[in-house]
Amino acid sequence: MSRCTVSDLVVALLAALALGGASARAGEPSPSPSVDAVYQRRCASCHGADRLGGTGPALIPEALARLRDTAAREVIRNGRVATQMPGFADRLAPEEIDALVKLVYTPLADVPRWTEAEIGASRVLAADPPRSVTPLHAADPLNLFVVVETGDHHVTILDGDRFEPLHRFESRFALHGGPKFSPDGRYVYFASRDGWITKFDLHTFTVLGEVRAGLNTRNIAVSKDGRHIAAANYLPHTLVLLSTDDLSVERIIDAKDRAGRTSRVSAVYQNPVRDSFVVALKDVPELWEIATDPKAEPVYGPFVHNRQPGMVEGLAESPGGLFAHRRVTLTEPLDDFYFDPGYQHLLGSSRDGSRAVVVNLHVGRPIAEVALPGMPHLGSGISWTRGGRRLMASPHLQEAKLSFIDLDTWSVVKTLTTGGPGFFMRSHERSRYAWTDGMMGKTSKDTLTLVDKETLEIAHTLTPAPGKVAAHVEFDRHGRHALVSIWEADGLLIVYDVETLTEVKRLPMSKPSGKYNVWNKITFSDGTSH
Ligand code: DHE
Repeated sequence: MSRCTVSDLVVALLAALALGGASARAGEPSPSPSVDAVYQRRCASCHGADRLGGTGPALIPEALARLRDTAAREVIRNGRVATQMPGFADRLAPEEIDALVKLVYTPLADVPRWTEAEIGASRVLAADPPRSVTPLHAADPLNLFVVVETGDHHVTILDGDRFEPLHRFESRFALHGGPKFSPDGRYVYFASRDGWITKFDLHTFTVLGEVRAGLNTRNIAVSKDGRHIAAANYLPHTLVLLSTDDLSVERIIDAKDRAGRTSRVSAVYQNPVRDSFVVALKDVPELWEIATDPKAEPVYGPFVHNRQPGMVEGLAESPGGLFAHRRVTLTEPLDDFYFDPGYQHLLGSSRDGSRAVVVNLHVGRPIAEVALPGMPHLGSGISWTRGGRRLMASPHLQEAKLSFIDLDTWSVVKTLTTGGPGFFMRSHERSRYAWTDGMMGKTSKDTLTLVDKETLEIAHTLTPAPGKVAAHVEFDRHGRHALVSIWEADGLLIVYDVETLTEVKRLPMSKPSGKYNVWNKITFSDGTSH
C-alpha cells in the first residue's frame, strides 16, 4: 500500500474544503488527438507548445493543483479578469473546452530537463529601473505588509501604520509560500508554482527581474547575507541557486541521495544561525544543509560537519566554502519543518502524520521523537517563553487540537481541544494571545481561536465574517494590530486592534492567501513563519 505524506493528506483535505482538487489521473494519455490540435491553435502561443508555459502559466497538473476543473473551464470560457487570458466561449464548442480542461490536468508523458541554458534564457531584467536609495513613499519601510492575493494573482503593498494600499501589481500565476526578503527589507522575492522567481523593489515599487528556476517549484529561501536565492523544485528534481543581484544561475544541484536515487525537493529554508540553507527531500531519507557562508569548513566523513583530528581526506564529501553540501541521513523522508529559535534543531513530520522527528543539525542526526497524532502542521508552529521555558505550539490539520511542546525536553506539555482543525498559527512578542484558524473544519472554518500564552486556555473565539473562511493572521511590527484574511474571491483583509479585539478596518482583497510584515520577517519574530 502506498503511504501518504503530510502534504498529500493536506491536499486531500483542502480539496475537500473546495480549495482545490483537479480531475487528473497520473499517466492518462491525452484525451484525443484533436484536442492537441485545438490546444496548438488556441493556447500554445501563450502557454507553450509543450504546455510548460510562456507568457501564460504552465498548463500541467503540477502547476494547476489548486485550481478546480470547474474553475479552469470557467477561465477558458470567459477569460480571467485583470490578465491577458481571453475567453473562448465564442470560438470553442463546449466539448472542445471540456477536452482542453481534461488535457491540462493530464500529466506530460515526458518532462524535459530545465537546464542552466533554459533558466538563463528565461531571465528578464528591468531595463532602466529607478535607483533611489530612499523609499519613494512616505510609509515606514519596515512596517509594510506584502499581501499575496491568489484570487486574481496580484500583490498589494500595504502601509502597516495606516492600512492604506500603496501599490498593487499583477504577479505570476499561483504564487505559493511566503515571499522572502533581503536582510535590510528593501527587496522581496516571490516564487510561483510554475517556477517563476520575481525580484521586487519595495523602495520604488518596481519589478526588477524575473527568472524561471524550475517547471514546478515549491518555495524559495534567501541566504543570511541576502546574496543568494535557493529554489526548491519538484520538476525537475533540482535545487537551483541564484544570485539575488541579477538572478543569474550560480549552481544547480541535482537532488539525488548518496545511492544516486533521485528525489523531488520538498522545500528549502534559511538557517540564519548556522548560515546555511536546509533542504527537505520528498522521496529519499535525507535532508541537506548547504553552506551560505563563503568560509564554510569542508564537509568530512559521512555526517561530520567540521573536520575532526585524525579524519581521512578520502572521506571528504564536499569541499568547503560557499554551497558546501552536507547530508543528514534519516530513517524516512521528513516534511513540513519547524526550526527551534536557536536553529540547531528542526522538527519534521513523519510520513504517517503521527509523530514529529527532532533532528539535531549540529550532530547531523535524529535525536528524539514526539508523538503527535492528528497530523501536526509543524511549518505553522510558533514559540514563546513561558515560565522561563521555551514552548512551541502547533495546530493539527486533522484534529481539533493544538499541541504545546517544551523545546528543552521535546515533550508535549499540553493538548488543547479547539473548535476545529486549523492550518496557520501566529503571535507577536507583544501579544498575550496566539491566534489560530479553524479553516480545516467544516463548522470551524470561519472562526479564529485566541489562546492565552500563559494559561494555555482559549481566551476568545472570533468569527470575522460568518460563513467565510478566515485564515492566516499576521501582526504589524509593533504588535498592535493583527491582520486576518477572508479567503474568498471577493475577500477581505480585516485589521483588528489586538487589545480591544475590535475591527479597525476592512479592505477588499481577492483571496488574500497570505500577508507578510517586513519587520517581523527580517527580524525572525518568534510569532511568525520564517
Ligand atoms: Fe502551502 C507555505 C507546502 C498547499 C498556502 N506551503 C508553505 C510552505 C510549504 C508549503 C513547504 C513553506 C514555504 C515557505 O514559506 O518558504 N502547501 C505545501 C504543501 O505541501 C501543500 C499541502 C500541497 C501543495 O499543493 O503544495 C500546500 N499551501 C497549500 C494550499 O493549498 C494553500 C492553503 C493555498 C495556496 O495558495 O496554495 C497554501 N502555503 C500557503 C501559504 C504559505 C504556505 C499562504 C505561507 C505561509 C506563511 O505565512 O509563511
